[in-house]
Amino acid sequence: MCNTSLFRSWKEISAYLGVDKRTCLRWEKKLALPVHRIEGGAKGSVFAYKEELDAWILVRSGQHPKAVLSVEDESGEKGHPPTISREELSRLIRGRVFRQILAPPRTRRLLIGFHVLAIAAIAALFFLLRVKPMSRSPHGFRIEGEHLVVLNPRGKEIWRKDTGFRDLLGQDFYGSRLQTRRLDETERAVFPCLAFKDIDLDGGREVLFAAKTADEMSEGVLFCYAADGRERWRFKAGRDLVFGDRLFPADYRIQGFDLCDIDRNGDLEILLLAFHKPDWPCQFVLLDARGKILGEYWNAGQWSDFQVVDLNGDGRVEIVAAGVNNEYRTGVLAVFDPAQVSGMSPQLESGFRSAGLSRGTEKFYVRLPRVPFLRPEEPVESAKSLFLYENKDISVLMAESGLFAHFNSALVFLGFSSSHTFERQVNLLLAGGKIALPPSDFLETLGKKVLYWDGQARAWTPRQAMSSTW
Ligand SMILES: [Ca+2]
Ligand SMILES: [Ca+2]
Ligand SMILES: [Ca+2]
Repeated sequence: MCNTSLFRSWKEISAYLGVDKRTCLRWEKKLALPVHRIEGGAKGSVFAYKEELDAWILVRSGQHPKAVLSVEDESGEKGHPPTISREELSRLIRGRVFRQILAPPRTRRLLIGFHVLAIAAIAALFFLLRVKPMSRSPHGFRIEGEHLVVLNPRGKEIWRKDTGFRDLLGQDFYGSRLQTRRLDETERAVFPCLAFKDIDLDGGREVLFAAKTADEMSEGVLFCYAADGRERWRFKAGRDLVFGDRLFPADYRIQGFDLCDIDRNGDLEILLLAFHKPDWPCQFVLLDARGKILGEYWNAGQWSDFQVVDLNGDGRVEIVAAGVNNEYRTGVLAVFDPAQVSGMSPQLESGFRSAGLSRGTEKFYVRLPRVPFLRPEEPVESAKSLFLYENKDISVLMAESGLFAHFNSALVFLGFSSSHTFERQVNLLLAGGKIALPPSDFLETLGKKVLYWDGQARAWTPRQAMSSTW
């Protein structure tokens, strides 16, 4: 036996292997570590041959199978493996392969567990990255108390905002003011206070949100959130203005907004209505996708409705708006070039004019007459909503009388038409003896009272008498 050396105790064996005694005992039991017991010796007396330990190490590491096989071939004496240098053995002992193979079962399980976890993590990451554009896209909403909760297309919450409004209106309100303009059951136009659209074409849907509360306080801000919930910008409606000698502080309520590619370059502009509490003036604002003001116009009354249409077929849209003017207490209809939205409505009385605002740049501003026998105690008429037809004709539904006023696309008045609402009111007044039978040409006579603001003459005239249609 050449170069045979002997280890005479667990202490020497464990020192040679570089592990503690307990590990050596476990290896002896489970991995057949070649340790010899001394019969008749003190309890626990052991010894081991260095060459046997080296061979065992090689077998367990799988590094030198031939060397182990040659033990029987060359010497014919089992248990006498060939020797290897200490340096080579140290390299094996320190080597990763050896450590992995000789690793105790618990460590091996941990390593396998780690690999399984790593593979699972990579798979999960791949899955998340693959579905991210879908699952993180704002699509729906819930109102929970004062929180706006934004949902993905599968109805899962992706983020939420604490609006800070304890009186925030609920699910039904925002559900009826979502995404696009519509008419309610009374045919009054209602505008969105919440919309999910990619307004700036960056691939992510913005969330536009106007906070509306039951107590109607602090309703003057439109928020624009990015798809991930970060606030992009906010627009505060109104500003301090003096009409006549009366100060109207910047305390405004947003009625709603609509989204439209006004300049036809792909991204969406925002058209927003807000009015001073409790009634006038009304601010009509055009914002770009970054929240920058492109134009604003002040009506000494309110706007009830607006729509965007290319009235004259020149490829550029116009904005048609309808509402009421508080000085005249009549319904009004106006047309704007979106590239020139500024100034304020035409007023005669100084109490309805603001020194801080220039003359309005509207293309048309039309006064609609009142029906004299309706609401004589509080004479007022306002335009409620707009109807646009394929041939670009425009109809305005009047709020109090229920009459329809019709115009062509060049804003020439075509006539009034009656409605069930109007006829019901007239029949009630007739039955109560409050009015005599209206003349058969009543609507025609009323039509002659439709007046246009003439920018040059600064006076109200029939359209035929206008000196300018600017
Ligand atoms: Ca976007
Ligand atoms: Ca645009
Ligand atoms: Ca046009």
